[in-house]
Amino acid sequence: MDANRSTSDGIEIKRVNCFLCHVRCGLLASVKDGKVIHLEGDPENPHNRGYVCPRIEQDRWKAWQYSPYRLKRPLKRAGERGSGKWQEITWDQAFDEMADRLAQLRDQYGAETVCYMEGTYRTWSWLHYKFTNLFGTPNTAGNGTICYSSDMWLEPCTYGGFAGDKADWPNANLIVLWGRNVAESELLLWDWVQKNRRERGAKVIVVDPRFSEVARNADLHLQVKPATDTALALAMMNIIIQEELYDKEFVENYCYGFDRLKERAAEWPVERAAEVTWVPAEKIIQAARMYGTIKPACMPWGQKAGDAFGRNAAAAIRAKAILRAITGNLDVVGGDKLAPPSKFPPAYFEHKALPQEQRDKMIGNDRFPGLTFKGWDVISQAFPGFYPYSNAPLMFRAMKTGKPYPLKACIVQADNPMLAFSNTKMVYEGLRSLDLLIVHDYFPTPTSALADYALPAATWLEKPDIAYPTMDHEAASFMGSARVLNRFDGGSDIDFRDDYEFWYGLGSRLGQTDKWWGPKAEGMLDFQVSAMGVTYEQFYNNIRYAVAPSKHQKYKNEGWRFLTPTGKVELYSTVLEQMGYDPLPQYEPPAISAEARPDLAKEYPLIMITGARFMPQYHSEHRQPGAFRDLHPEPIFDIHPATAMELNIHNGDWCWIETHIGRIKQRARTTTILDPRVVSVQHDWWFPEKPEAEPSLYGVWESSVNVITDDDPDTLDPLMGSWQQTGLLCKIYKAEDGN
Ligand SMILES: Nc1nc2c(c(=O)[nH]1)N[C@H]1C(S)=C(S)[C@@H](COP(=O)(O)OP(=O)(O)OC[C@H]3O[C@@H](n4cnc5c(=O)[nH]c(N)nc54)[C@H](O)[C@@H]3O)O[C@H]1N2
Ligand SMILES: Nc1nc2c(c(=O)[nH]1)N[C@H]1C(S)=C(S)[C@@H](COP(=O)(O)OP(=O)(O)OC[C@H]3O[C@@H](n4cnc5c(=O)[nH]c(N)nc54)[C@H](O)[C@@H]3O)O[C@H]1N2
Ligand code: SF4
Ligand SMILES: [Mo]
Repeated sequence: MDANRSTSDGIEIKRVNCFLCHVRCGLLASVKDGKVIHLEGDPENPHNRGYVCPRIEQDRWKAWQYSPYRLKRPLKRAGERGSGKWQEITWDQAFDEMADRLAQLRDQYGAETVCYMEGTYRTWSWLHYKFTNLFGTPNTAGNGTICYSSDMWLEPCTYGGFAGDKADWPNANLIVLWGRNVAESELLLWDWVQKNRRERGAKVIVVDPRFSEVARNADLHLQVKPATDTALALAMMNIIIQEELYDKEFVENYCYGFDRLKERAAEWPVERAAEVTWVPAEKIIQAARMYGTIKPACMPWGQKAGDAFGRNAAAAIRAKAILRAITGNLDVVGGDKLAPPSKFPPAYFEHKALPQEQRDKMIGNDRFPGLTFKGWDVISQAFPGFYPYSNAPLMFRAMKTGKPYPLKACIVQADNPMLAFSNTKMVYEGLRSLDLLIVHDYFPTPTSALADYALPAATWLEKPDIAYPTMDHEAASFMGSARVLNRFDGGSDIDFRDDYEFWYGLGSRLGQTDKWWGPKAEGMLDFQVSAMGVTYEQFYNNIRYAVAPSKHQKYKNEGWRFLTPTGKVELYSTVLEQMGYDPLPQYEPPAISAEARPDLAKEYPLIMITGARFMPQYHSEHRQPGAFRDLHPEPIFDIHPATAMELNIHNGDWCWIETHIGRIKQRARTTTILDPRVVSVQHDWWFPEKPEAEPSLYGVWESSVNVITDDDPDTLDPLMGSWQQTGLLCKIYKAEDGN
């Protein structure tokens, strides 16, 4: 049976998976004359069952897919770097030249001089490892460092698997949204929460310094002081232990180090935590009692519940993992399921192809071992899907200074470092020092403006795919997604290459041909489903969705061992102990805070959150004029009316937001959703309608919050190397001319 349908008026219906966010809703695409004319939710898709969010509603996606701003042909720099002067070339010329240059640099400086950078999960994010490992460089960095990857390391370290993105939202009786605002960040999940509340009466606790949309719909909102959550978690742990609300059977049989955990938690009486976190003691007690007694409860991962805390990131993530375990919510129906080891065959990553001597050169290995190959060696037994990362702040410094060795080339795919990473000036100086910068993206960006080659990529409508939704409440599910638009067939006049073709184009010119799956992405997709005994085509047509239903309480099986050194859930981590880190979570004020830097706080008295998500923009995407930008045209920061009044700022005023690093301008929105001492500043603003050439770089210096965030290595989490994005310090004043 063919999965595609045709209607009488010559419209073909194909199935495709949206990739405007990680949720990956199943859609039905109406295709006429090679062009997609409409998208809607696929009611048969078991994941979203017809749901779509406002990005797809009213066909708003069209303004993005068919945007006149897209990169159309491969571009080669034709003037000074950043001058906005380009020459159109063919893909063959681009591949030939880039491969030659990469080979030359490898000969001159060693393979480690070439690095790679990725953003969040937007594509076949694992593919580049095959290229970099075979090429011989250990240096790949990514935003995963402050998004998810630390959790993917610390959770396996605690219980041998990753549960944070396998929360069982539909079956939980209590959902704890900690630093997570799915009403703006992952809308299908918000739909699940609301449905659960309506139909099953689930309770919701929200931990957020803002009275966010999810907080407004919660049973309990803890309005925490930014980046103090570890103290909150320790106090909740203490109450749960003191009041004996923990799961005694689970702790006794399956956990290691409870007594030492108990001692550590006892350092956090509720009054102490109340003072540090600003959350009233009664509310902390109420939250602990709810989480200790309402079963089952899930506590999904949240980017602002650890990853964004800088120095205190690892401790926060560990504390939440421990809470899941001692309350008996780990791997139960309605709780946080323990993900099984990754299904990808090792051939995918080729990690073994990289000689030890090269791995040892990975930037960050010595100083922030967690996410590097050093940490990968520790954790990959338990969690083979883990991604090793070099440390990005150290990489930008290496580009600039040549220390510890020269980094001369960087390949950027599905990432916009000039917006995404902290301290844009450092990123800029790093990228500007390179001999070769290659950027593969849908659109020109402030990063591609600095490139030697800016190359057009295929969107998810322009490539075939097997979609793996994150935050999937089943153990693992994936679905086939059609290529709906082809280059030059009437639907598109863009000479794009998809991300697979990109790597194949480079790899095949550098002696890697037989390691890839032929020139087309379909070859790779065939390989991915080969274990099921089908081709990709057969999978798409006949199987469509593969859902591996979860198995629960696997630890009850005969002979089960949690994949940790003790075989138990390590409340007290023997891994961290061996690596010379605190085996138990402890709260320490973030490196940039009034407590750690009273000198800074005098000048910069307000506490700053950055990057709280808002619709419909996705990080630095969707700033191009069109339907998405129309919904949210300008950069906005939130400030309490009382604070605004004191500063003589009115709703809508353009203001300077200044830190010890620099200043940017955004428009004020006065609102009581946050504490008068806190402001919330949107991230990733740039202006594609402004000039590309330096010094503008599409207005990147004007309003992007990472122009004023810090990435000083001394402020990072000492194990994970992640940088601080919330709880920062700033001051605010009205822009002289009010606009
Ligand atoms: N201050 C502050 N900074 C933050 C955050 C914060 O909260 N505060 N959040 C951080 C987090 S969690 C993350 S994950 C990062 C995100 O950082 P990035 O992922 O770098 O985000 P974007 O800036 O959207 O860059 C993605 C680029 O990839 C392109 N792209 C999208 N899909 C594809 C594709 O399939 N193929 C190719 N070749 N290109 C594609 C887009 O057009 C876009 O230019 O930002 C981080 N930065
Ligand atoms: N619209 C949109 N959706 C997105 C993205 C996007 O850029 N735009 N990015 C995607 C990506 S890569 C990611 S990682 C996810 C992240 O999605 P979420 O985890 O939902 O991330 P945020 O919206 O950054 O933060 C969630 C909430 O944490 C609060 N918060 C800020 N500081 C703190 C703190 O110190 N402690 C606590 N407890 N809460 C705090 C914020 O006020 C916010 O309401 O979103 C994804 N979805
Ligand atoms: S929730 Fe995400 S995957 Fe679903 S329709 Fe919206 S953007 Fe697409
Ligand atoms: Mo992220």
